[in-house]
Amino acid sequence: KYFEDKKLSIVCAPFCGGQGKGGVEKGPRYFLKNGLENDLKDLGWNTKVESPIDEMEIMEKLKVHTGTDFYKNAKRPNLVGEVSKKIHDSVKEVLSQDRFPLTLGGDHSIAIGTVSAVIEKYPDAGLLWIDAHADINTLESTDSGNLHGCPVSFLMGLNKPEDTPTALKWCPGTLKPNKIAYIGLRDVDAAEKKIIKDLGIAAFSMYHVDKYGINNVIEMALKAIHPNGNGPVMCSYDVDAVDPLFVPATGTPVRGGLTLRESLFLVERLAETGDLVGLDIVECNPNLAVDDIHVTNTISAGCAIARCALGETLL
Ligand code: 5AB
Ligand code: MN
Ligand code: MN
Ligand code: MN
Repeated sequence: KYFEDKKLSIVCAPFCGGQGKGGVEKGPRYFLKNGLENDLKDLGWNTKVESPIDEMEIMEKLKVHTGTDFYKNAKRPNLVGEVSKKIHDSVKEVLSQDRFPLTLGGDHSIAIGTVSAVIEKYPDAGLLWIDAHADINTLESTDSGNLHGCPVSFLMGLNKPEDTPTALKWCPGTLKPNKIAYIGLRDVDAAEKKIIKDLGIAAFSMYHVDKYGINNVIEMALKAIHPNGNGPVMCSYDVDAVDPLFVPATGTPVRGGLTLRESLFLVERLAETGDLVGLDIVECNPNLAVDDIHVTNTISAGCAIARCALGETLL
């Protein structure tokens, strides 16, 4: 079992350059304002907060990069590369101190940094990608050009070297197809479906959640990444996996998602395994709420995901 001495670092990743909607960079601030650090202390964790990227500086750079920083169709690859490398270095440092990395986004492009750092520390780690979307577009396949839809392709090394922007070349891209499983999918691009099929990646959509129930789905997903029953698990949790009824303030909401209980059960079960070695919570965007209750619902759901993953139980 990992992190038995219960030390943890919250890594703040206030970045919005992997997509086009301002506000997602406010995620870490809102989570912390909601009392997340104290809640984790109450669960027995020794906590620290890391801020590897300077939000003001990045927002300034964003103005310059928007409209100038392109690689083919992809938007702001150099900025995404720079920021995700800083996140990677911070998560790596956190892990080297035997602290659990809880990274708060920001958009999902930051997972290029978090997941690659976790894999460097735990080469046999399996990745659970909880999301309405597969985020496995390559620079060739992306229609939107938004890099928050592409992190998995970089983590898996699916972009040819000559197709990889310089600033993203640091990413080792060593994640193997049998070491990732998806849960919650319901809006997957045609090109992404082909990649998932061709590589034989374990993917559990909302259809599978309905058919088998969330409990069976999580067991099947864990079995897919660790056929022998256990081993380190990294979880990258996009809050848009949860139905927008519960999590409305997110950039790319898709109806027909996980219920609030399903979304929490998932991480309660992961906590129970004792195998969790890293967690991202991404894509909360307070700017997209139409009223205050939307902000509260979204942020409190995100905080609950973090608490449940880190040991909070109902009884
Ligand atoms: B998210 C889409 N596949 O590539 C694309 O929120 C959506 O991190 C990506 O899951 C959604 O732009 C990215 C259409
Ligand atoms: Mn590295
Ligand atoms: Mn998503
Ligand atoms: Mn995502």
